[in-house]
Amino acid sequence: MTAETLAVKAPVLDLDPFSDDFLTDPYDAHEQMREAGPVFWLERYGVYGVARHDEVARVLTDHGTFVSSRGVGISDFVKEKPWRPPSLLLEADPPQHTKARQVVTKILTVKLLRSLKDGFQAHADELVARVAAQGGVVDGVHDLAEPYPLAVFPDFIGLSKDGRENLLPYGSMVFNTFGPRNGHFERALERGAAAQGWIMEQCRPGSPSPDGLGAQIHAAAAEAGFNEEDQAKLLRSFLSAGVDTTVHGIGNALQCLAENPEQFTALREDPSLARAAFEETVRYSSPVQTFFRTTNKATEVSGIALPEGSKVLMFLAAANRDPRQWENPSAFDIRRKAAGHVGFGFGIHACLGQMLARLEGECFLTALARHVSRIELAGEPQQQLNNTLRGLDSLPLRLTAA
Ligand code: HEM
Ligand code: OVM
Repeated sequence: MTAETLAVKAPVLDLDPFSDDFLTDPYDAHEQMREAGPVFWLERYGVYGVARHDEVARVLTDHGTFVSSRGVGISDFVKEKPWRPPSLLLEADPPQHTKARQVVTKILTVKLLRSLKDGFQAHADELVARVAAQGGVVDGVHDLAEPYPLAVFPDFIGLSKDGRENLLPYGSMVFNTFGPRNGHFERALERGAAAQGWIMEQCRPGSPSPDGLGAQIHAAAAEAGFNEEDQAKLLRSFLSAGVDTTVHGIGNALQCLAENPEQFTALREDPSLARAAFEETVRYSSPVQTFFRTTNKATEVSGIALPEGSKVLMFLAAANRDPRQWENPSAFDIRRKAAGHVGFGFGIHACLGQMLARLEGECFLTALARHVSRIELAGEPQQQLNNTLRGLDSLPLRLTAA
C-alpha cells in the first residue's frame, strides 16, 4: 500500500442511521452507503461506516485492529464511562474474551441443544395450534413472537417465575444504548431502569434454579476462577442478548411469510425448510442491524486510511443485502443458500446463542407449517424503533387453522 492510496479520504455522508426515518425504512439509505464507497464518513456522528459485505466481514475478522473492548456502540470506553460494567464477552478482546467464551462454549454443546428440541417443539406446537384455532385477527407479535421465546428461554436458564416481564424492556434498553443519546436511548433507559434490579438479582450466583443453564454457567465460571461478580456478568450476557433478538427474529419471519404467500406455501409443502426459512429471515431482516468497532491503531480498509481511535459502524443489515454478494438480495427466498450472511456476526464474537436462536426459529416455523394453512396481513405492521434492533411492535394477522 503506497502513501498516496493511504491518503484517500472517505466519501462524506450526512445520513443519520439512528433517526426515525432511517430506522423505519433503512433500505434506500443502505444502498446509498454501499454505493458511496467501501468506507464512508458519517459526519453527523464523526464515525466511519462500512455497508458492503466484503468490508463488514473484513472489519469483523480483524479483531486485533477493530477492537470490541472500547465498546461496540457509538461510545468509546476510553473516553466515556460505560453506562453499565462492560460485558466479558461482547465488550472484550482476547485474551480475556477467549477465556470467557471458553467457559460458555463448554456448556452450550450440540448435545445440550439436542436435548432441548422435543420440549421446544412441543411448546411451539401447543402455542401455534391454540392461536390458529382462535380465529379472527391475532397479533403476530403479542400472541406469537413474544410468548414463544418467553415460554422456553427463561425456563431453560432457570429464572424465577416472577418478574419475567422485565426481560424484554431490559434487552430493549441494552440494544438502544449502543446508539447515540437520542430519544430511543433516553426513553429506553427510563423504561429499563426498573428492570435492572430484577435482572441483577437473577444473575447472582445461587439465584437461578440449580437445574437450569444459569447455574451451569455460574459453576463453570467459578471453576475457571471467575469471582462472583464476573460469574453474574456472564449470565447477564444471556439475559441481555437472548430474548429481544429471537422475538424480533420470529416476528420478522411471520411478516416475511405473510407478505410472501408463495414462500409460506413452500414451507407448508416441506416443513423441513423451517430452519432455512429462519436463516433467510435473519439475512433478510437482520434483527441486529449494526454494531461498532474501534480502531486501536492507524489502519486502512480497501485503500482508505483510518486513524487510531476511529469508531467504525458496521451495517450488518446492508451487507446482508449487498448485490455484490447476493443474487436478488431483496427477495425473501427460503430456498436460497443464506450461509455467509453476517446477521449473527462473524469471527471471534459471532453470536454465542445462534444455535439456540436457530432452534427456537426452527421449532416455531415447523409448528406454523403444521398448524396454519393460510397467513394473511390484516393491517399495517408497526415497527418497533430501536437504535440497534429491527423488529415489530405489532403485526395484525388472519390465520387459517390447518
Ligand atoms: C453476539 C445477533 C440471539 C447471545 C451476537 C452478534 C450478533 C448477534 C450480530 C455479534 C456481536 C459482535 O460482533 O460484536 C443475534 C441475532 C439473534 C441472536 C440476530 C437472534 C436471531 C442470541 C441468543 C443469545 C445470544 C438467543 C443467548 C442465548 C449472544 C452473545 C454474544 C452475541 C453472548 C456475544 C458473543 C461474543 O462477543 O463473543 N449476536 N443474536 N444471541 N450473541 Fe447473539
Ligand atoms: C452481552 C451482550 C449484550 C447485548 C448483545 C449481545 C448481541 C451481548 O452482554 O454480552 O450480543
